[in-house]
Amino acid sequence: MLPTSIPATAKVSKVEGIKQRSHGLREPVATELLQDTTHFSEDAIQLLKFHGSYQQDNRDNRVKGQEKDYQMMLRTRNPGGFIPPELYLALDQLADEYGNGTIRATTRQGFQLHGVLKKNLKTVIAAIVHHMGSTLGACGDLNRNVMAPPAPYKHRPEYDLAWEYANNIADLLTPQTGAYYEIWLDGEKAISAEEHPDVVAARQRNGNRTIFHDGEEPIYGMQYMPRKFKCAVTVPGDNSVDLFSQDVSLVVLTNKKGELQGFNLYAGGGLGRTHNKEETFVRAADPIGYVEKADVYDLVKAIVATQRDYGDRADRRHARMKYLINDWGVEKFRTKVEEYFGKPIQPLQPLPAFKYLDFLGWHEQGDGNVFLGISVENGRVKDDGAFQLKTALREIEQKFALPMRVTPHQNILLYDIDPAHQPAIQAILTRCGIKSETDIDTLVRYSMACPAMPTCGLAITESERALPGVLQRIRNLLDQVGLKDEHFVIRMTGCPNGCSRPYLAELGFVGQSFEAYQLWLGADPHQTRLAQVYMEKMSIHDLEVTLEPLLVMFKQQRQRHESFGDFCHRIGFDQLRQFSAQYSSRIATANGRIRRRIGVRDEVYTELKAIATTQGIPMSELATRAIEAYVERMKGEG
Ligand code: SRM
Ligand code: SF4
Repeated sequence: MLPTSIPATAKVSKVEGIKQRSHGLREPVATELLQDTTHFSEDAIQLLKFHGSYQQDNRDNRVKGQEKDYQMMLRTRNPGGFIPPELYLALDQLADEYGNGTIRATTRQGFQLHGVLKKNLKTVIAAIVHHMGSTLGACGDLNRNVMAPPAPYKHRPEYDLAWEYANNIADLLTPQTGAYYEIWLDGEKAISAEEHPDVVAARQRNGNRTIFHDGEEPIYGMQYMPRKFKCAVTVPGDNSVDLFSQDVSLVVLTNKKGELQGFNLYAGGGLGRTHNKEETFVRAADPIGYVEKADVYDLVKAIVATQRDYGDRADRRHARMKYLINDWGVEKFRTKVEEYFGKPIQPLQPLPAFKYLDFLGWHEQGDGNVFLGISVENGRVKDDGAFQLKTALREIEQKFALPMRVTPHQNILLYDIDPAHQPAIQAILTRCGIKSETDIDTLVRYSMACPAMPTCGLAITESERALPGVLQRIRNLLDQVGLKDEHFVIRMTGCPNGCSRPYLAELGFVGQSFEAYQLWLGADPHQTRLAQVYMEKMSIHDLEVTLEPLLVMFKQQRQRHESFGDFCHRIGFDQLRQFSAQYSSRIATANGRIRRRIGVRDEVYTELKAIATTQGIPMSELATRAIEAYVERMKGEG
């Protein structure tokens, strides 16, 4: 039998030791929670993640020599984005009473509260659990929130099945330790929905050493996973969950009568990377095969066991399952999973092309009721001047008690709405300044940014606070180059970890250094192909000068209905860079910047052209920057 912990002789990362010593995720969290301090120790911080909380500090308030402004972030675990009305109202109140007054919809369909003080953490977690919510397993080295398309189509059984299996897989992989209830609820077991009997049976069934018989965690073992683990369940043709970015994606397959037959399986996606470390990379999930419905839990357990037993526990930068699949190759991975599974995985079933769907606006849901998708810019539910989204949602939930789904694009969907209530709900939204999906700029509609500053400890640049201004500048530029009404998928992050999935955007900004971003281009509008890095470092001040030539070339050379991402992919970066290098800005001139001619020697011209081509910026801009730098240095010396 496999051991419940990895051998003491194995070289492991620090976090492995913390998990091993934690006594099932209990200590030192339980002890430190009782202490009258502003923050937790490093060991407790690592364990708190499993309980759904991160220790952060407000980086806007950092003062040299003073203690940081410590605060906790809390993240909900709600498969398929489901939030019952009583939970939403509780979160709304908790955000005001204990948080920073906002609620944030995440890219994995959860909600986050920011700004909770350590002394209030227990009260807030207990309140979430008492209102039908949970934060257990929202973060940490285990299965994260399981995603599913948020659409509540009652006449399309595959959508309902995606919800059901997202829920069941989440239950199957929920940590079994009693630590959560002991610490946050003084041992009181929460009233939660009954687990499906198939899930309970699968957790106990030891198909080929997939489970441990001693210890509290049959599937994970007491070391849990080597790293975070992410799953999604979707339906054919619906890529609202960004399925190629997940460790495991299942696609529901039904027969003509809408009865479940089985699932197509994809595995090995992941987006986290580190700048200047080539050994870390983004990876799209590979197709693995097909599994009958009766075997799906055993297959999920087999994949978890493979990553659990063979994933890298020494180097956390190499610990995600994508590296295991990459190092082994898909064939070896499939064979190893089959050993735990006990039978061959069948070939993939044919599927239609995947499309990105956002479900915004009012729609029939197929049973006489309607649903409403509301665009939430970068997921931030707040009241801000005339824009009163937080007030609007609270009022709607208080009056109509509607079930809610957080979408994978940081939006909110309300459903099971009696059509008779539609006018009243629309009136609340209009009164509170909430624009409909057709009134917001399409660039905003199809964009996402991660939180970054001031809460994220890993942020290098701004993201959520910067993106609105950046989108406005891109909109102005599009108008100026004659691409009015054009839109494409834009995503921004404050560091290379990829939380808003920028590597699957047609235009991705990835925080690089102060006020500078890597530029990623060439993904398709439906997120089925990864982008590539086009520019290592672009000062945000050079946004227009960098994008203008690309957009002009796109306008001149695009094919009919070709999107910006597809165009960049077809043309190739060499051509984009060459065009950019030779391009002379029309916008800058039109905006009143006078351009003067200066002659340079032939060899300087050749070198300048080569550098401009590599960097993908106009030669005139490069020459200006070089001269500016020289003049500055001269001034300094003089
Ligand atoms: Fe993330 C770490 C926010 C989705 C990859 N992520 C973080 C932390 C907790 C920073 C930290 O470790 O201290 C961020 C908290 C910021 C804050 O102030 O709230 C953070 N991640 C988020 C959210 C809130 C972004 C958002 O705009 O919504 C998303 C929460 C989802 C949820 O409800 O569970 C979020 N993070 C993602 C995604 C997208 C996804 O899962 O679909 C990714 C890329 C996909 C992937 O995992 O490969 C992602 N986050 C990371 C990574 C890099 C992981 C890696 O494999 O290297 C980190 C850093 C780490 O784990 O070491 C990270
Ligand atoms: Fe923080 Fe980086 Fe994730 Fe943005 S991408 S939330 S900066 S970890």
